[in-house]
Amino acid sequence: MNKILVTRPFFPPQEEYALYLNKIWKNQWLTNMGPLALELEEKLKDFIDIKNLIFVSNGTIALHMAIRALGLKGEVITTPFSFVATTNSVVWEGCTPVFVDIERDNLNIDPNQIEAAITEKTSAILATHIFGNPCDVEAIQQIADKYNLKVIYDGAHAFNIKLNGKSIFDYGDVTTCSFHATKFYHTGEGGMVITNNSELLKKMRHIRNHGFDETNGFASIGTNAKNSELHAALGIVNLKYVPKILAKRKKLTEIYENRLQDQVMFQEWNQKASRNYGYLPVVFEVEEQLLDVKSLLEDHQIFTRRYFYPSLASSLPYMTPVDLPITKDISKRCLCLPLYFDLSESEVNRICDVVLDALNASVIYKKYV
Ligand code: T4K
Repeated sequence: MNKILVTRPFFPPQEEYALYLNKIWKNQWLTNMGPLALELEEKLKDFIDIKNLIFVSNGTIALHMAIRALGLKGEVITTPFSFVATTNSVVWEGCTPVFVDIERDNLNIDPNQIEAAITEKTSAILATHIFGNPCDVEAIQQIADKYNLKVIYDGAHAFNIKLNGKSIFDYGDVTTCSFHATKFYHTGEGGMVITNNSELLKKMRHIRNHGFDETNGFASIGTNAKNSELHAALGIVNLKYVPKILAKRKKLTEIYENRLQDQVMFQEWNQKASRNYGYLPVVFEVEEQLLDVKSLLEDHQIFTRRYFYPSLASSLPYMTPVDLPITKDISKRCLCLPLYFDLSESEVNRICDVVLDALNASVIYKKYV
């Protein structure tokens, strides 16, 4: 039996990538924002319909750059239901993450909880569009304006999402994205930062290249966040396949949703937004069901992931634990089922069969124990 993993990277036809390898060999240029990296930036701007973005080496460094460029200090209000990189970037940049709870249905940070967590030390809100589902950006911006706070969106999962007809990356002071191999759109390793503020953009360009400024030399502190020609080439090739990837993921998601809708809860999607079908999170009624389903799937060589368990608010040894009931509860009950381009419809049907079998068995178990 073939092993089914929670995800597999998209691999474009090798010969298409090979054409770009030939170019790289011919150019004798590998990194430091070479021609293919610049070409990818232009292509991404066109594709996303956004004015300014910077291609970087991963989605984590993108968060660091945003925090640095905005000069954040003190406390940053953030979500505990995200990948650890969201919190780590705040801590690494010398700020204190302040977790507030999420909303039960859409799984994003709850704007109503943000205001109560603001102190005189708060400098920003860092919210994740979790699994690509846009946060309530209007409510978050209203709070930010009222208290003069910066807004960063961790858009690691949100490539190709539109909200109110424009790119989700158009909101907040800075948005970051990840182009990691496991993402809907990838460059192997990679990411980007997006901002409409030209001063910030300039600062982040300098940060990306050791603080180097074309006129003043090494005028500020920077890091190495550049990406290579090999990654850029993969990004250029993969970009053409986005519509195909989207259509396939949509089809597979529809099968999951049709077959499992009466048994599990799906994330409530922002009604004004498009979807990219990047992940397939389902929320079970109780954690025991999740454990039963996960275990039976593993017996069938099908591997899922508990993104994002345990809650960041209570599990990081370098943070003081906070009790946030909704995140604690949801993180125990949320499981990501396999979803990727090469997965077939029959495999998804097989996965659904096993999930339903496990749930049926789980009910019997509860009745008799
Ligand atoms: N913010 C958010 C909200 C994020 O989710 C992430 C990353 C970031 C920020 C930071 O962005 P990056 O710095 O990573 O660009 C994965 C990814 O490594 C990580 O990028 C992602 N979020 C996170 C949610 O998931 P793991 O530890 O689950 O990855 P791993 O290696 O276990 O892979 C997952 C599955 O994919 C496995 O079943 C194996 C399969 N796989 C993986 C790779 C890398 C393959 O089949 N081939 C491959 O090449 O973290």
